[in-house]
Amino acid sequence: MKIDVLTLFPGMFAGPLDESMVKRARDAGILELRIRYLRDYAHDRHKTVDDRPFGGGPGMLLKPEPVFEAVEDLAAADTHVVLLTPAGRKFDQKIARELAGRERLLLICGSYEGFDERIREHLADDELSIGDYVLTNGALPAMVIIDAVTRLLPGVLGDDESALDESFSGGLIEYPQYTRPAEFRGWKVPEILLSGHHAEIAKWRLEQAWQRTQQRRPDLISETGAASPSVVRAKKDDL
Ligand code: 4FV
Repeated sequence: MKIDVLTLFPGMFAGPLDESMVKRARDAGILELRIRYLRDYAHDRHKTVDDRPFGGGPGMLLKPEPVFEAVEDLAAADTHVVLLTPAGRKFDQKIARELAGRERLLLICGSYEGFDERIREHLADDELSIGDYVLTNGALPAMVIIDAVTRLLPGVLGDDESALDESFSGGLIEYPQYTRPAEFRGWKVPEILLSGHHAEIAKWRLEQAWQRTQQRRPDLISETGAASPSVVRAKKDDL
């Protein structure tokens, strides 16, 4: 996968994307990531990329010309152009899987008070928000999306790491997990997990994930219509 990022703060990307899985994916050529400086597409003496909003109002907006020139320089026919903005659809694991299925992404980071509307209307294929809060610029949202998408690319997660059995994969949040020691400060690991009964363990885990999701994220159940353990079991029995 190729990902281009258009930003006013290329220095912010040094570090988070040079470690761990994203670094491995880049070194293995699974991910080609290029950070582009928006000012390189502004040609006046001050390399101006922002201006005041028509009709007045606080702050500055990103001008259309440098962004259009950048996208027309960087984007190919199969490039999915994504605007990072609080006004976008809320990024989640389903969207991460969707993006991981694409060949090329161009992530346009917001700055100042936002974008000239013509950028949204005529350039963006998609608008994504990482959450209902206002950040100083779109660099962190870009890094969050790159991280979530990269780990879903074939060959990135080792076979001992699975994207299938984790939070949000079945629409539920993750069941409780334990590792050695089996007893820590008197706190024991649930017997079922030491039993070796894999079918019983799977049933217990599904029940735990369901209960946790009901308690902490009931919205996920209504949203995804995730099946209750009894329904899942019934389905399994029908197989
Ligand atoms: C944001 C978000 C976000 C808004 C003003 C950058 C800032 C400035 N982007 N998810 N939340 N962007 O807060 O994606 O332009």
